[in-house]
Amino acid sequence: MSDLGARILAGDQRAAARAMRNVDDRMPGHLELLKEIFPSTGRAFVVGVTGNPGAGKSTLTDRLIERYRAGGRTVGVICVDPSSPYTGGAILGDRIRMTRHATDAGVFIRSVATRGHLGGLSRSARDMVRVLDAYGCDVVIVETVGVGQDELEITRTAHSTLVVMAPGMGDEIQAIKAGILETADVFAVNKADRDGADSTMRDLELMIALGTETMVASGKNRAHVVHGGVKVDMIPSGPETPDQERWTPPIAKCIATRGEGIAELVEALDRHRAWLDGTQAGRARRHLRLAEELRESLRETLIEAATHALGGEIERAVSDVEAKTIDPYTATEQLLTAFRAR
Ligand SMILES: Nc1nc2c(ncn2[C@@H]2O[C@H](COP(=O)(O)OP(=O)(O)O)[C@@H](O)[C@H]2O)c(=O)[nH]1
Ligand SMILES: [Mg+2]
Repeated sequence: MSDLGARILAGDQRAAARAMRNVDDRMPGHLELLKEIFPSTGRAFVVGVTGNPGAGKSTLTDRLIERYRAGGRTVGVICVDPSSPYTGGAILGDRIRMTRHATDAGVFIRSVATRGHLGGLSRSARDMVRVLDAYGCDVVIVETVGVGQDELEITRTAHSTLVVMAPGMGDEIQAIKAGILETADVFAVNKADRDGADSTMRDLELMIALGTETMVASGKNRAHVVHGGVKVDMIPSGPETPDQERWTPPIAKCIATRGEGIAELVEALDRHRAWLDGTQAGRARRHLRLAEELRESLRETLIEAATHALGGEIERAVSDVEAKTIDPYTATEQLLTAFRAR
């Protein structure tokens, strides 16, 4: 065990902070560190928080921290912003919203730096979560800035995904379009002090009910998404999942600015966690998520290895395809053959 690894496991905050930077920057040796700490991970409950900018994710996260702390749980927070550097201010704002916890040793807030590594944000987030897990956080919250594909992918690294909506933002419609309904484990209708919160609640309830019915009626055992080119199961439940095992996302009505509805939200998240641990369907989903990670990791490693081994051959193949002396399909096959021969 390295010195850094040992210090993280001993709960040294500065060591954890350094490790998170190393992991985010993919510094030499970061994989060795992740290998070392992996056996000590798996204890933390990881919550992904997503929803449109302005819905109140950071304010809610701040309240969640407060609630978890009151219950004696330590909390790590990772703020992820895939669209930076332009929206760097968003993260700054988020962190300012949570600064009142900065002096609490049981709270650890970090941002994922956005140095533009392609498709690597979810991996960075996942690996940083593991550092916080090994360090000893009971709960790790991963907050994204929006609800695009990148964000949905990031929340898939969490155990439970909380989707935050606010009245009057057209969130309900967007939820259908973006496939958020399938991703959400728990909903929060925030800003319940505003007009329209009740109708947002009703719309959402209806959509959840319809969504469940449609899946059952169509006899679909699983919903699928194409994830990194691989078709992946979204919800490991369906007609043959016993009723008591099927998870229906609860909706918590909140006023984050006043701290209202937070107890119910924490309770809903805890119930989802119990579902993941205590049911066949829940365990199947955890298995699925690990399978996804491994596939993604394999894909990334293979591409890196191939790029490294083939070097300029790839660029030459591009020129050949451009000149139409070869088609892209044959070119791919030839590159693969050349790679295998190395
Ligand atoms: N009226 C009202 N405003 C809220 C509530 N929760 C958050 N806000 C405000 O909404 C704005 C955006 O909140 P923020 O947490 O930064 O949203 P995020 O972009 O989703 O992280 C801030 O000005 C908050 O003070 C709420 O429950 N009611
Ligand atoms: Mg925010």
